[in-house]
Amino acid sequence: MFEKILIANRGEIALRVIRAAREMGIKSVAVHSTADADAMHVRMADESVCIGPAPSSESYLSKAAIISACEITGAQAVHPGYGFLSENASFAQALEDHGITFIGPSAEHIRIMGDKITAKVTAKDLGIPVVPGSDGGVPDFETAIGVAASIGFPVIIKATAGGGGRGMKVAQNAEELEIAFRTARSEAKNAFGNDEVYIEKYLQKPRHIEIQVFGDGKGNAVHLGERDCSLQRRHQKVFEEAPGPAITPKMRAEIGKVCADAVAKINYIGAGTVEFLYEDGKFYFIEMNTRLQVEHPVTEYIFGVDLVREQIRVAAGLPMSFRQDELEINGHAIEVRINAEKIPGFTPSPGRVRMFHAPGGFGVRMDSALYSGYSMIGKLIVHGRDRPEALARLKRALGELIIDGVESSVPLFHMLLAEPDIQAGDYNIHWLEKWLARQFG
Ligand code: MV4
Repeated sequence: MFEKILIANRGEIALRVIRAAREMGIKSVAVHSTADADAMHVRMADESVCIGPAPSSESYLSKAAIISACEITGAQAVHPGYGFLSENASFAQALEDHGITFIGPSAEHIRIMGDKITAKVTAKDLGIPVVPGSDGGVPDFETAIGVAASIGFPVIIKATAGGGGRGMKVAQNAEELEIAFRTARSEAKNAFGNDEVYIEKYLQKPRHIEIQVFGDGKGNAVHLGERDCSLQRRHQKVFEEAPGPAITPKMRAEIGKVCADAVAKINYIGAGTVEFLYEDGKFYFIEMNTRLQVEHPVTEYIFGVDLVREQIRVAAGLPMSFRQDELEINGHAIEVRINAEKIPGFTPSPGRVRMFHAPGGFGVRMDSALYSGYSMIGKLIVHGRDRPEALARLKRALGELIIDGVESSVPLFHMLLAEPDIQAGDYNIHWLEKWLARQFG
């Protein structure tokens, strides 16, 4: 096992990793910019290194500075958290070249999944159901029309280098397709420096269901069920839950096995998330994330598994500490992201948090690290024996939360919890934005 690891991140996720390392008897090294010298992750870690000035491009995104910090401190491995360099294949490769372990998948797997067409082709080859579409880049409008004719309208045009909702255009008919195709290409060129696009059947009212997978890099892999992350605003997740209210045990076992078998086959190592759109009882692959996700705690709660601990174990060459047949769902968990923003506009609420009181008690976890210039105050995660208990616990915990000095999204969650559709688990990817438009106009 590693004696010391470096955490190439800040905020709540840095604390999350430092805590897991400490429980494993591993020393932690925090890195920080000059602006973060007093941040909580710096205080909580065993050691810290200043890696650059405030702009993240010169600190948290500086591969050279992070590798130097490993060499100075003797850290044997790097946990990237989420965001920053967590899905940067050349960073994973650079670490390997310096004899430092990247706590995450191989550079090759990160690269494959970072290119959305290659990801989809790979997923399809591995037996994962995908959205019907172009099976590759669409070079010109004539080809686009041909694809649309075979799959039928509406269609969606996506940028190969996109992801997370950036650079997508929907077309209802051939006329719209002409405009959408040209716009999508030029926007992709501008945003990503790559104008390649692909086409899919547009699903009209799906849920966003993501399957948590975990591999040991030696051909063994498991799944840890799904999370329903359909409640989003402008592609930002707001509320996530596990298990998904629409997913039956049979469906979970089926799609879970498909995903676990797929990642086992490629010797995937560590945590991964296979993202699907789910409509009318069917799953359609859209993307795979090769990192630990913000919403991983809901999965941890229902399976009683520490995913960061497992990431560190497999990175050190140890086996996972559970087999598929030992993984059983216990109850229900919900996460809400508490942001420093004004409701209804979702505009940033600047200022200093003057008082902060995190809720606690049975089945309540708040992962936070107050951080200036960062909109997420923290994640509130609750666990109950069933969904109604988790909802009641969430309401109770939100009532205990005190944030003074800035406005937060807490009032939004009180309103959401009063909604019959939310209580029933009856929502899809468009529910939140439609509801917001109805509530606030
Ligand atoms: C789609 C889709 C409908 N049909 N693909 C948005 C984020 C990116 N990961 C994929 N996205 C979508 N892809 C097809 N073929 C609708 C969306 C989408 C969406 C997906 C998940 C969660 C929220 C969303 C909001 C708008 C659109």
